[in-house]
Amino acid sequence: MSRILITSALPYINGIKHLGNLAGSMLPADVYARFMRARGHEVLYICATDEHGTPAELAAAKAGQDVKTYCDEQHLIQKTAGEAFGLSYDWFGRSSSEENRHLTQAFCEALDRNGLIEERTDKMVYSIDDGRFLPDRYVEGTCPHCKFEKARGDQCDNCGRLLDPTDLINPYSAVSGSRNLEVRDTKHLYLLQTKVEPQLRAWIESKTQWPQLAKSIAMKHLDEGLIDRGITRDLKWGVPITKDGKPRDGFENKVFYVWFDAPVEYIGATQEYFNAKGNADGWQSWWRLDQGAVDVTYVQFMGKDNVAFHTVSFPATIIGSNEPWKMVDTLKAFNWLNWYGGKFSTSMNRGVFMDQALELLPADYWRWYLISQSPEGSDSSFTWEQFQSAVNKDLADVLGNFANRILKFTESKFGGVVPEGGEAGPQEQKLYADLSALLAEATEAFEAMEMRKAAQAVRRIWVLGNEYLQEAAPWTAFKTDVERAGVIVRHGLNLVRLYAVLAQPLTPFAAQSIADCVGVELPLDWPTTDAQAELSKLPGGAAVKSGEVLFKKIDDDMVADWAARFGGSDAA
Ligand code: B3M
Ligand code: ZN
Repeated sequence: MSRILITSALPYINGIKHLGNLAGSMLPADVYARFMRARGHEVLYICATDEHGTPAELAAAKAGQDVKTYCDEQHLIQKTAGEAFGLSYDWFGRSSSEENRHLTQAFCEALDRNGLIEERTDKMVYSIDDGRFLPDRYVEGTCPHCKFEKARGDQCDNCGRLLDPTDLINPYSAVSGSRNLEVRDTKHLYLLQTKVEPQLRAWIESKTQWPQLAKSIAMKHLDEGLIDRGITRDLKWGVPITKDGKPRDGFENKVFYVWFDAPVEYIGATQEYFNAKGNADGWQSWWRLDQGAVDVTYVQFMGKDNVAFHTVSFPATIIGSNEPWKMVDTLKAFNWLNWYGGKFSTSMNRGVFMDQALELLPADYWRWYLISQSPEGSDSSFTWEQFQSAVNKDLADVLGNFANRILKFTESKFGGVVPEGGEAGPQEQKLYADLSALLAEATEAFEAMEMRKAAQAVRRIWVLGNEYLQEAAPWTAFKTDVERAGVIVRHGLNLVRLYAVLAQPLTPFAAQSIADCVGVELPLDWPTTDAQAELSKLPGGAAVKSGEVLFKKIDDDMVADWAARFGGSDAA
């Protein structure tokens, strides 16, 4: 048994997330966490809302609320939506927590002691009409690299490059739209990333096992050349800057840059969790190498736009602190899940958000579709037609129908009891062999965090069961050889049990309903590759029952209705 620490990128507090956000970090992290738990590992799955910086301030202003009230409300909304989606966080924290404030300040002070912090006078965009500096997302304009016209001051959404607000061509204020801007001097703290570049490079180069997307983005950013980064901002909301535990002279009206404190919240949230449990030191064995974290395996999940911050800026902070912190072992990154080839957009009525999705259908339907279409090798697109097909064909026809058919048959011919007696024949031997191979394939794919492959392998296991049942045809055998029919039914029911076990990471709610049908309790351990053993776990004599229809089909009228409400093919 190992100890596995899992984090998914912390969703910004600025409103409930759409399905693309879910598919690219939180959902695969949850699937992996659930899989690892079923494998018997000790898992700690941590997430939180990312509550500082310009996204929070801008969204609060738009909602007409003060930032704190806004964050309190939105945190609860996101937490509730995550739970409703079955996201099995051990803790869903808040980057505005006291724990994170202390840690963030301590990191900066450590960096400062190690000569890696420098005060620099910066030229920043100042809006005369707004009467304030415009850091990061407060300013938008044209990207100097790719000429995208709506690039934000901190990053270009089109080419992914990290930007400085003063880099933008034709900048304007995101608050007022004013172009009446000037560049003014202001003092900021810089993290001298260039000084730790050799260690950073050596660390990234040692990560030969990282999934390809993460590794290539990390190398690209290193090769483009590191620059020292400003880690403070002229904002009110955020973590205050300290020196020796007191407000830092000249920085009283500034806070840390959101990307400086957000990744620290992975640690902060772990502290929140253990503090809530009354075990104030518990977090250390997960994060401090001198306190037992050497045997932790740490996996991060995130969308590709977040990779640079997790492979350059945050590691630079950790390495520069010269303290024994646990660093990420495997970083799993995702491309975009688009909406019909374009972006999700609330303002343009394109795309479904987490809360809306659950008003349409249960979480499992979305989970299955989003995982089976994971944007791993390249960007992928949500379409209503594909969603309909994934639900109707995979969940309803292949999985749901199999379970329903064999359970109903058991009820009508075997009194709702797993039949006893009889020996496995050649058809069962073939089933064992095929199933063993597929179980190995599925397990390997989950281990490797290859979500699409994992879902495909599980689907092929469902198909295998259908093929077996079709060929072995217990309904025909029953007419001439009840014992033979009993053998087949027993194997069929054991397949249902196995499907419940395999469903735990992917469709956890359905896993429970399936398990209920065959009278077993979850959680259950992940199966071994010994198919024969796996298919004899449900003993003869056990009671089973067909439940309600597991998955309802989506008909064309529903698709037409949803496409009209949320945008669809013609809105592309
Ligand atoms: N909040 C960006 C995002 O939601 C950012 C991630 C922080 S991870 C420490 O995509
Ligand atoms: Zn660009």
